[in-house]
Amino acid sequence: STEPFSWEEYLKETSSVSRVPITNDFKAGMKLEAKDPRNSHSVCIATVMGMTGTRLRLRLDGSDNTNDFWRLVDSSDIKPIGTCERTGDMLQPPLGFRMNASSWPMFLLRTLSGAEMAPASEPSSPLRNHFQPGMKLEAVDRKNPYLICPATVGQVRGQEIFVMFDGWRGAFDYWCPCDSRDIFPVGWCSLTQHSLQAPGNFSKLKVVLKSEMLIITLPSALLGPVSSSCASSLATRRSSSATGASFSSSSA
Ligand code: MLZ
Repeated sequence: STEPFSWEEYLKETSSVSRVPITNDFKAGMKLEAKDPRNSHSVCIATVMGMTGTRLRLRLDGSDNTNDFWRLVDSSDIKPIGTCERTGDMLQPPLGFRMNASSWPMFLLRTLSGAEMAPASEPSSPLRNHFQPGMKLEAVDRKNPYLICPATVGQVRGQEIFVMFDGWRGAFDYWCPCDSRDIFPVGWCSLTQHSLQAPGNFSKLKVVLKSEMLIITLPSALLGPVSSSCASSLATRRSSSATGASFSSSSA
């Protein structure tokens, strides 16, 4: 009998970690520099009006309240205050500035004085590869693209990662860019109600001692000739094996 797959237990058993999600260090009221969505050449002052998850609701200072827009905290459209000045640019009034254009410099000064500045967030451009070998993820099986499966980052090289499918001995592994849309953080399937496959056959034999009875839980696919003999040999070694022991199988 196959148990439903649980990331929580699996990560514990294999002492693994998953990719750390981006955090949101912004607070309502903070100021930052943002590209004017209606005028892509100008950079304006924006205020964080609210947020949900890692998305910010932004309003350009000096504009009305009907043109709020949403950006991810790591969007390349937003920068900390001071970025413009450092690169020799000037902050612009937003499209539809409520006041006379001549009052902009004074407006800017007053807007920024004493304002709480938003933190710099992780740059999304140029791209940074945050993956490290050993991290767990959920990845599309490119040979069976309807499947998403538990996988591990095997190697990291520049902007690329090597995706290794847990329990499949390399048959489905591939290199992909770290921003590939075929890879997802742990928990993504559950979050988006996509089905998630269990790891392949060979990752683990779970051996559980319950009072005097030895119960061996095997993924059903493993119950071939090799594994059943392996299972029985484990069972016969029962008396000498330690409580709670787990065995890695090397059967093919
Ligand atoms: N039934 C197929 C699917 C394998 C899916 C593996 N995904 C990493 C097979 O056993 O080949």
